[in-house]
Amino acid sequence: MPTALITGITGQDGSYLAEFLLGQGYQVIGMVRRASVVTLDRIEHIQDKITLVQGDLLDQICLVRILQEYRPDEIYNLAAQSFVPTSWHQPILTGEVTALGATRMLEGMRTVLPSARYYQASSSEMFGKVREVPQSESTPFYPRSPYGAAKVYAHWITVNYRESYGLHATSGILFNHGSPRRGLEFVERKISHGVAAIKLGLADNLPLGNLKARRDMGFAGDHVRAMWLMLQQEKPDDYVVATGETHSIREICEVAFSRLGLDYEDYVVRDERFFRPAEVDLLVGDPSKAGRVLGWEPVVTFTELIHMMVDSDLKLLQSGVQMPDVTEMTTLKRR
Ligand code: NAP
Ligand code: G4F
Repeated sequence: MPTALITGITGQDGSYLAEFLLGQGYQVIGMVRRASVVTLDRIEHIQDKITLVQGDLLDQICLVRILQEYRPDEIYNLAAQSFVPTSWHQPILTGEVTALGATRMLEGMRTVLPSARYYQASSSEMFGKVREVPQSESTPFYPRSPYGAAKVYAHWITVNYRESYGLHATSGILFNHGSPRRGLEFVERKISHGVAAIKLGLADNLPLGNLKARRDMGFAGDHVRAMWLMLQQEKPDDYVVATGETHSIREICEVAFSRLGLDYEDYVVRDERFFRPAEVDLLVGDPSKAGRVLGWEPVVTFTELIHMMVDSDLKLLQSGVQMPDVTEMTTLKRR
């Protein structure tokens, strides 16, 4: 039975990838960082099928110990400080975790387990102020945030470990992907949850920033499949994973509100605090290499994704589950 180590298993993608790998017959080891309150919500339903081990990308020694003890065949490095606005508040932490965290894991793999296969969670945020449309594996990077810059570093260090040491180190350049398990601070989940709250009379409006930005938005369950396919290839490489379509934040609002018979223009209010010091205006990926080499293609469409998220949030709120209000925490400026 092959063994896979997932960092970031408590996150959105970690939970979907763990489910997928269990379905493929893997033993799944999940690295979880210590917190004063244990938050395993996204993996509660599979907890008895996986092994959780404490660890943190900030701590080189613990990574080495985990690799020595579990000797995974595949390492999926999904852990990161992944929220772009936070990266302006905490640029150093973002660099330590999102950028240097990858080096720590690669260095651990090089010294302990050079025969393992490594997946790096790279991001379309690396394209930032885009140099061409659509963006492919050969499009130059132009990051627009400390997060984007950290991901560029992690991407290039992965390529460097591949080329310098011959490691099977692959980078998946994934475009935005959501799901009902998406963090509440990311825009598509903020909208789906906001719409459901408005419909049930739990909120009056939804404060948002830039509605003009455009994203290539897929379903997390589809995108994690591509991660696994990448590590099944004989040779490591870089792959763009995207839907090939782009939609504005305004379109997400239109689709989400109309799902519940509402008009977004009656509820969405412009809030300067959600605008960014530097914006990524247009992301749209060219997934043709992933299609050609990996045989990957997305199944869930943009509209199906937004409907799935709105339906899930409506059900969640109707069942009485109250999610924490993260609005103030996720702004960049004071009111
Ligand atoms: P997420 O939901 O924010 O999950 C991030 C995970 O990283 C969580 O499990 C978190 O643990 C963990 N983590 C954070 N700091 C850590 C540290 N110091 N040590 C160990 N673990 C740490 O992110 P996601 O959406 O699943 O994304 C997965 C990866 O793909 C990330 O690297 C992200 O940057 C990248 N990515 C995401 C997208 C997207 O649209 N979702 C697109 C491209 C790339 P806690 O639960 O303890 O916070
Ligand atoms: O949902 P977002 O915060 O995601 P963003 O910045 O695109 O980053 C996500 O996708 C990346 C892949 O490209 C990942 F690497 C990263 O980890 C993360 O998963 O913002 C999307 C867009 C931005 O243009 C933002 O300005 O939505 C706009 N937006 C407008 N109002 C808002 C809001 N974003 C948030 N979070 N909150 C708002 O109120």
